[in-house]
Amino acid sequence: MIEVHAFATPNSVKVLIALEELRLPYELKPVNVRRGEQKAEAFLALNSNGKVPVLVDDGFVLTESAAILVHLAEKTGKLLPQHGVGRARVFEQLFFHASGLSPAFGNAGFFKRASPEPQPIAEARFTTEGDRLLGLLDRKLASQSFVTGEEFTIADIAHFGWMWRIAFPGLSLDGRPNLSRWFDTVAARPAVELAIARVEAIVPAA
Ligand SMILES: N[C@@H](CCC(=O)N[C@@H](CS)C(=O)NCC(=O)O)C(=O)O
Repeated sequence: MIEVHAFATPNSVKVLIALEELRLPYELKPVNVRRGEQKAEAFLALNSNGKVPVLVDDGFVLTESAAILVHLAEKTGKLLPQHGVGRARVFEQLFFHASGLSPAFGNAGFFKRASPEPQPIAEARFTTEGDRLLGLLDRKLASQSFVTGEEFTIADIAHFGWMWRIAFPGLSLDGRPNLSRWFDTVAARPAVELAIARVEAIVPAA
């Protein structure tokens, strides 16, 4: 049995989308990061890094959303080409996402919303970088349906997680027609709709 420890966050939703796309049954274990549950002792025993998501697959504990996506794709033989250029392109996008886009979006959001005091240079730096990366993806999607070509893969799932929460860093898809078209296409997939509904349902009413 698969367990996912997660909340309604950009990195968590990726894992639920992959599980729904792959039709793998799972139990969703809510970790309310707004209340700091990711720093509780029981959760730290699962992920000493104190962050969601965490996947537990038959006792095998795995952290890092990109690693989890690769694990699920390899387990099923889907959403990731088995070899060659197609597979390399997926890893290219996963690394670009994990080392570039995700930190830029996360830090832009932190300095805009959570910093104990205003840090205009840091906020501008990460916001400008996040927006530049949106432009990069928009240009790529001018000539192809998905981020690695004509097939929907785990790389699309990775990028979708943050695009779904694009308001947090104060960015937007306005003026990015290709990225907007891609976002609408991915958001309309039944598995994506199901995953979002499931993860939103664990957020307690304010
Ligand atoms: N590189 C990690 C990042 C995980 C991450 O930053 N998770 C956020 C939610 S999206 C979190 O748990 N934040 C709470 C915290 O850092 O205390 C991944 O891709 O899984």
